Amino acid sequence: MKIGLTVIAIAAVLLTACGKSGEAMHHSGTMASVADAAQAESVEAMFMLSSEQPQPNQDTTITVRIQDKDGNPIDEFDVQHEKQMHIIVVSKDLSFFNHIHPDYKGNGEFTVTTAFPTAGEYEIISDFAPAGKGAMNKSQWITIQGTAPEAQPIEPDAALIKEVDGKVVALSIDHLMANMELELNFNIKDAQTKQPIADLQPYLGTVGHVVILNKEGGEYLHVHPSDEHSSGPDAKFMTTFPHSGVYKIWGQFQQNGKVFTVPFVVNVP
Ligand SMILES: [Cu+2]
Repeated sequence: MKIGLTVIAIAAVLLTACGKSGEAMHHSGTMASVADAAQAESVEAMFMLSSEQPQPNQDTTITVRIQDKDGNPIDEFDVQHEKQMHIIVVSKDLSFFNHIHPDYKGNGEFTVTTAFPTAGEYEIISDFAPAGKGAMNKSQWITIQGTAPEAQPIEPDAALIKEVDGKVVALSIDHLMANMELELNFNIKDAQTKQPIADLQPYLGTVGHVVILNKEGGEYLHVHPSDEHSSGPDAKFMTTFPHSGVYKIWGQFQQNGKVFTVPFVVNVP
C-alpha cells in the first residue's frame, strides 16, 4: 500500500516525444542562426508533467528533456535572449499566454513549475538552441483536467491599439503581407498623461520580446528587435509571416521593473 502511494506521488507523465520541426520558426536579425530542417529533425524534446492528471490552478512542474535521435541527452545550449530555453504556454484559443524560463538541470533536462488557469488544452512551446545547431522550437499539447471554458473567438482587431496596465500601445506594420520581411512598430504612451513613454527598461536584454503564433497552430514566429537599445516610445521588430491567415502577436515590455504584455490579432492577406 505504502509503496503504491509513493509510486503515484513521484510518477511523471511521459508525453509523446515528437515535437514539431523548427522549420516554421523565422528569425530576423543577426543574433542567432536558425536551425535548418535537418538540424531541427535531429533533435527531440520529451515533455513530462509532474502530475498524471494536472488540475487547473495547481502547481505543475514541466520537464523538457532535449536529446538526439538515439535518445542521448544534448547538454550544451547557446544562450538566446539571456536564456538557454524559453517556454511559451498558450491555451488552444490563444486567450491565455505565459512566457516562462525553465532552469537547466544538466543532462539535457530543463524544469519549470507553473500553473494553468482553467481546464482544457494547452500548447507548450520550448524555444532553444543546441550548441552549434541553431535556434529551434519543439512543442507539445497537454490537457488540464475538468470542463474547459468555452473557447474565445480569435478575431482580427479592428484597430491595432490597446490599453494595458496604464499604457496605450499602438501597433503599426509597414507592409502587412505574407512571405515578405516586415517591420512591427509598437508605440507606447502613458494612458493617463498621453505622453510617450521613453523609459522602457531592457527585457531579456533588448527593448522587448515579441511572440507570434498563427490561429490554427503550427507556426511559431520568434521575432527580433531592429533597434534593441531603444527605451521607447517606439519598439521596432522584424519578422516574416510565412503564410496568409490570422496570427496573434504578443509584445512584452518592461517599465519600472514590471513586465507588461500586450496582445494583438491581425489578418495577414
Ligand atoms: Cu523567454
